[in-house]
Parts: sequence; C-alpha cells; structure tokens
Amino acid sequence: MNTKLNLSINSERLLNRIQQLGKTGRGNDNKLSRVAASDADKAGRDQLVTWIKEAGLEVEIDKIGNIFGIWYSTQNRNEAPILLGSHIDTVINAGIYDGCYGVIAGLEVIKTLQEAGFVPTRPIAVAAFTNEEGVRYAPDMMGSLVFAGGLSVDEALATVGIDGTILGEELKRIGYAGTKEPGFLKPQSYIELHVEQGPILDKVGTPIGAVEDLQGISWQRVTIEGVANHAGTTPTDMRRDAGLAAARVITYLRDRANASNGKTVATVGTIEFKPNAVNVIPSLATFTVDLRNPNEKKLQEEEQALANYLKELAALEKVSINSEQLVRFQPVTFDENIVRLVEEVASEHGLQSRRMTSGAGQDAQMIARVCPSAMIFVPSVDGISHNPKEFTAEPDLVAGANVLLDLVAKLTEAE
Ligand code: HGY
Ligand code: MN
Ligand code: MN
Repeated sequence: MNTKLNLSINSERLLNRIQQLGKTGRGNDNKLSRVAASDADKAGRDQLVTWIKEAGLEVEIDKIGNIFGIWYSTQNRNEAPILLGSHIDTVINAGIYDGCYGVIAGLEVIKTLQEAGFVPTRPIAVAAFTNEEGVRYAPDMMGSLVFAGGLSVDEALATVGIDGTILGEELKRIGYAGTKEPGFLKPQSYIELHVEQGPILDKVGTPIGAVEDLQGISWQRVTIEGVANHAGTTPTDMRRDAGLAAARVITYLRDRANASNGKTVATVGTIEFKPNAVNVIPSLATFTVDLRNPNEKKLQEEEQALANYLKELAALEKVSINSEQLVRFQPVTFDENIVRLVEEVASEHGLQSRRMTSGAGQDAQMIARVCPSAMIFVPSVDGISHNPKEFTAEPDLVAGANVLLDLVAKLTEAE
C-alpha cells in the first residue's frame, strides 16, 4: 500500500452540507424528526440526490428506497465497488450527525478524489439506506437488511408503521419506490464513518475509533392486561394494575443491567396505558423493551431472565402478560484487515485511535453479511445522541473524513 496521498477533503463543503442537511425536513416546531418515508425524509432524500447528481454520479434507487450514488470510470465499470455511506433518516427530535455525517462524508471523499484526478481501480459508491432508525417501521436497519438479503423486500414493503401506514405505500408517495432489485450492487467492501454516539472517545480524548464489532440487539413489545377500576374506591390488595406491573418490569430491567458489569443495557423507550385516565387503574400497559449485549450467550440469558420474570410477575399481580419479538440481531464482528487499515491510516495522519464496540445498531452490521465491512467512529461530545444536543467538533468531523479518504484511496489505487 502506498503512503498517504496528501489529499484533504473540502472541509468547508463537508461542514456546510452537514448543517444544510441538518436543517432539511424540520417540523414547524423546528425539531428534526426525519423518520423513514415521511415528507421530512423526502426533503432530505431530495437534497442528497441533488448533491449526488451534481457530482456526476449515477443515481440508483432500489425497491426498498435505498439511494446509491455510483462513481464509475470506463476502466473500472466491471469491478466490484467500494461502498461508503450510512443513513439520513433520524429518530424523533434528533441531532444532525447520526447517519448523515457518514453519507455526506462518503460523497465528499468521492468528490475530492474526482477533483484530484484520481482514477480508482474500482467504482466507488455512496449509499443512504432506508429506515435505519426503525422508529416508524420495525425493524431498524431495514434498508440495509433487505439489501443484504436478511429480509424479503415484499415483507419489508408490507410493514405497518406505528402510525398505521404501510412502508411501501409511503415510499411510493414520496417518490422513492425504486426499481432496482435490492442487492443489485455487490460491494467489494463497505466502510461506514459514524459519530460514536457514546461517551468513550470524548472522555479519553481519542479522535478515531476503529470499530471492530457491534453488540447484539433484541427488541420486544410487552402487553400487560389487568382490570380497569376506580382509583379511589379499589383497595390496593384488590387491584390488578397493569401500570404497576409495567413499572416493576422497568425497574427489574435496570437491576439486571446494573448487575451485568456494564455489559447489558436495557431501555423501555415507549409506553402506553389504557384507558389512560387520571382516576382509572390501567387495564392495559403496552411498552417496548430494547435489550443489548456484545455477547450472544449473555443476550440470550437476559432474554430468558426477562421471560421468567414476566411469568412470576403475572402470577404475583394477577395480570396476563404477553411479549412479541420485534427485532433480533446477533452481535457482529467487522473485517480485521479493514480495522487494521483504519488504525494504520489514523496513525499516518498522526491521530490516535482505539478499538471499539458499537453500542448502536448500524447499517454496517447488515452489509457485513455480504462483504468485508468496518466502521470509523469520531467523538460525540458527552456521548449524547438521539437528542438535538448531539455534537461533534468540526476538527473531529474533518479528521474522520480525511481518514476515510485515505482509506478509500488505499483500497482503490492502482498498485
Ligand atoms: O437502534 C439503534 O441502535 C440504531 O440507532 N438504529
Ligand atoms: Mn446511525
Ligand atoms: Mn441512530
């Protein structure tokens, strides 16, 4: 592999585009909730496609709405491309870096190489995968999962959202129901640049994370059925209180996480009571459980422990409890050669790096099913993410993109 190319990305263009995309699709409340296949998502997609076209790349949209910008040259058209990218859909009231940074930086790397007259030995493509967040339609990482053959496109398009809409119809409505078969592109490798979204790099002052693996994810929806009754007249020992039972599950999960030596994380992110009235004991509690652990066996133990607890709780509180699995992804190990290359390029740039596990689910975990994949992290200040306060300092954003640039150059330059 040659030494550094001595190229640098156009940092002003990168930073301006991150800000510009961050302004795109905001609601009247000025919050960024560009959830999959919404009008806000369409606005972000349209902006990205404009930039991809300006770069003279071929735009391809597949049947699940994944967007690809592909830089072919006559000499390399038949080679398997290097794929960059991430996602531009967001959670509710999101920050502006999660996903978007990796897509914009991927496009920036291509533009910088084009402007430098670099002729890659293989095509370089950038992708924005549909519905990485899974907030409106489960599972998360849906577009990359379909691309990797882990979910049929028909099943994915038929997914009913939390708002009762059908994903396929919404993609048609926003004009992103593409025609390409998912997986039409066979990447030689995939590299995803992403903000860490956790506190480690920021805390230790290391600018680059060489992500070597990613934890397992288990989502389930739990429904607890009790009996509605009068809040004032019903003695405590006669209550069949779905709300109380749900609260016990939430504290049980925290106790399990605390006992796991920091390895298991558990989150109840959504909860709904029925009839949801101040003076009625809840007859129904519906909530989601997000369980994660880097070790598959431990994650299974957590799932089993929760299932056992729900059985005991049902008897104790005289309620009925059901659970439906929504998502289940095993931990993923990334490609050691690419991880090493990330470390090598970082040190050529005089940047410290450290090996990390991704706590967040990522499109890379799906693409790793079809080609060697790895990720590069840059610090998130105070580890905040999925929150408008999400922030990464400009020098870190630029450094990460320059590491990606040299990594891609090393992987595509003529020997
Ligand atoms: O859920 C996740 O970890 C990702 O942000 N979709
Ligand atoms: Mn993300
Ligand atoms: Mn996210």
